[in-house]
Amino acid sequence: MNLRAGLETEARAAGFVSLGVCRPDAIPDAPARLAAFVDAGFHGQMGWMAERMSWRGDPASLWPEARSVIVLAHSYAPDHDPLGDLDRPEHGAISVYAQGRDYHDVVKKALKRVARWLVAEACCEVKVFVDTAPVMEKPLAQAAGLGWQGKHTNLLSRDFGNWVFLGAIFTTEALKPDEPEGEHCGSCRRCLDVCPTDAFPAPFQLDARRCISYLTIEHRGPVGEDLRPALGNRIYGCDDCLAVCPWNKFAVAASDLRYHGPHRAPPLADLAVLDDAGFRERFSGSPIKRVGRDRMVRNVCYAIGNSRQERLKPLVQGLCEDTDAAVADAARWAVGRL
Ligand code: B12
Ligand code: SF4
Ligand code: SF4
Repeated sequence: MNLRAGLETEARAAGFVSLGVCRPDAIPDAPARLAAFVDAGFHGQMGWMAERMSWRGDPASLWPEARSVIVLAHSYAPDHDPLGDLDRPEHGAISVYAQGRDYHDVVKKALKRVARWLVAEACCEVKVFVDTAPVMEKPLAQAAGLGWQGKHTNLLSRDFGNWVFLGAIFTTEALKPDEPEGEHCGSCRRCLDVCPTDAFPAPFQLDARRCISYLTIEHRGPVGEDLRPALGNRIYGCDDCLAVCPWNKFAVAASDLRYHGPHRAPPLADLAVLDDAGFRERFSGSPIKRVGRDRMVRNVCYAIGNSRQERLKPLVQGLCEDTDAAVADAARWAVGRL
């Protein structure tokens, strides 16, 4: 069987909605754009973005023996309107991507299945990456023809919208590359206009320090007071710029039901009282577990402060002397707001 056709069959069987191939040197603009992002300080406390930049910007130097990069997309499209949860002040809005199983586990397993098939067919070497390696998955996906990086900086396509995770298989096998995809945002700017914190300094560029996804997941310590009201009830990630994209009309709800999980919009009152053990138990197997109890409870305090729900006040009053300084600060801020 033709290797490419076989790869596509195996990728579909593993749950991927799209696959494309590019050469490791297919993203020549990436090093300069990555450097501009880091030089502007847009990465905030994500110090790891400023490390190993030569690998991140140039996949050919990450593994010099690699001759092709196979990029794959796994759909997590929601079966509901994610923005609906923003009108439930006593509940915390959790980003669609984190409502079910941890995608790192799900996508990595699926990538390994495709990679094993390729090794058996082509006697080549492979390495699989999802999210955490110094690999710029979005520009690679665009170079491999999967879609384009929209003005919100995420990868989207005319076939499946923007609700996809990306993963990559680097291989020593020389596969025929696909044509890169062009940009189809046109004059649309819905994602830029909806952003609650004005996190886009320009179309196609994100200042992560203002992005609610960064603030709720990556940022350690207190969030700037000017940004706290804009968090609303978002306690883990943010979907606003993704949810308004008109190309999502072509997205069908993810068939992998592990993504439609139990963590959609939990009551704030349940989360405010979690201790470390309770947090770990509740979020075992979810990507949320990596933020830890303190950051989650800090976010919950901000959400309670924004809720206008006087009856939640005793919960934050009880956290004003928390052993974690950011939680105590957030709780005092929330008491003041209420
Ligand atoms: C760091 C990171 C973050 C940071 C910074 C995000 C960012 N946009 O850089 C934070 C914590 C904010 C974040 C948030 C989210 N993330 Co994130 N994140 C990453 C990570 C680890 C690296 C991204 C990166 O390299 N950023 C650095 C900048 C320089 O690169 P860039 O975004 O590609 O920027 C490009 C543009 O600025 C462009 N550019 C600059 N100027 C110009 C000018 C023009 C004219 C053009 C055309 C382009 C252009 O060039 C740059 C390089 O290509 C990737 C995984 C990976 N290893 O790639 C996941 C990843 C991007 N995240 C992902 C997801 C799902 C999210 C969230 C949706 C989660 C959520 N719901 O809360 C949000 C989306 C927020 C947003 N609007 O981007 C997915 C995106 C999948 C997709 N379809 O694109 C990824 C790929 C993880 C995965 N494996 O699936 N994330
Ligand atoms: S994820 Fe939310 S805060 Fe971040 S850029 Fe998109 S709309 Fe703005
Ligand atoms: S909302 Fe509009 S501008 Fe933003 S990514 Fe989608 S098509 Fe592009």
